[in-house]
Amino acid sequence: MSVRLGFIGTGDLGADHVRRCANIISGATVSALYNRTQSRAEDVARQFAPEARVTATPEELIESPQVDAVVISSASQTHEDLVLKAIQAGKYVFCEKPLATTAEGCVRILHAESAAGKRLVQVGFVRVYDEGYLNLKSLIDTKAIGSVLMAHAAHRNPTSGPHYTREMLMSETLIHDVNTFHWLLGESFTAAQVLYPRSTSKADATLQDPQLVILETESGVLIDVEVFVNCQFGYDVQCALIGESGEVRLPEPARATVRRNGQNHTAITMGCKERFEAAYDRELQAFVDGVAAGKLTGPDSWAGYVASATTDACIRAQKSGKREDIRLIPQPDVYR
Ligand code: ISE
Repeated sequence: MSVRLGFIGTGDLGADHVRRCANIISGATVSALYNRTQSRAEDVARQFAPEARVTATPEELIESPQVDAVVISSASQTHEDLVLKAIQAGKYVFCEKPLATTAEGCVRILHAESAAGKRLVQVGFVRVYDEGYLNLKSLIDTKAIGSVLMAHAAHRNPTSGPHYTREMLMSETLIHDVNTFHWLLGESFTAAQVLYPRSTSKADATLQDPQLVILETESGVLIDVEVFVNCQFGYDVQCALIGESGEVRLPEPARATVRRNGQNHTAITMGCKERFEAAYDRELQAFVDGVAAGKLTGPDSWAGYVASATTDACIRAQKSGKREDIRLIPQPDVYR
C-alpha cells in the first residue's frame, strides 16, 4: 500500500521533494500540499501531482485522514510548531534542517516524541545518504585509519542572498557539517569557537563571510570548518579526517574532465539540489520505507537537537569571541 504524503512548503526544495516523491520514489503518493502562498502550491500540484489536494492551512493538511505522513520544507521558524502538531496527530514527519531554530525548541520536540513513546521524526540531514560521505563513514567505522585525531572541512556556497545573517552561517549552513561529524564520529561536541578571517568584499560586511569554526568533541578530536557562503565559484563541500594511521578524504562528485580550448577542467556544482540530488532521492525513499515499515531509520530528533545545541554555542561564540562550552541534556530512552 502506498504511503500518502502531505507536503508543507513548496518553495524551491519543497517542490523538488514533491517532484521526486511523484516521479522517483517508490511506494509513495503525493496526497496534499500546503504553501503560505496558495497559488505556488497549486502550480506545483498542477505540475507534479494533479490529484493532490491543496489545503488552506498546514493544520488541515496534518490532520487530514488522506495524509499518512508529513514532509516539512517550509521556513525554519515554522518547523518546531509543525513537527509538534504532526507528533500530536500521531503522524510520521520528515522535517528539513534545522529541526527547530534553537536547542530549547528541539528539546520540546524530544519531550513530545518521548511522550508519544516512539520515533516519529526524521530530520533532513541529507549528507548521511551521500555516497562519498557513506564511504567515509564505513572507513572510519572499520578503523581503516585508526582513531580519528582531527578533521578539516569546508562548506561553500556561491552566493547567500541579502536575507542571510551572520547567525544563519551557523544555524543554516554549518549545521550540516556539525551533524556530519556527529554521525561520522559517533560522538557529540563539548566546545566551539569562531574566528573571523578577512571578510570578502563580495558580501555585505556585516555578514563577516567567511568564518572559521573550531569544534571539540567528547574524545578530544579537533575539527575546523570553513564556512563561506559567497565564495562565487560553486557549491563546494570538502571533508578530510586524519587518524593515527592515515587520512580519509571526501571524493569529488564523479564528473568527466573536459579538455578544450587549452584547458583541462571539471565542472563544480552550483547548488545543493544538484550536488546532493542522488542523496535526496535516497533520503526520501528511506523515509517512505520507514513509514511503511513503522520504523524510521534516518537522522532522528536527537541528532537534530545535538546539531542545534552545537550551532547555538557557535552563535554565542560569534558574539563573545571566546571558546563556548556545549552542554547537552541526558539522551531520552526513545533515542537509544
Ligand atoms: C541551505 O539551507 C542548505 O541546506 C545548504 O545545503 C547550505 O549549503 C546552505 O548554506 C543553506 O542555506
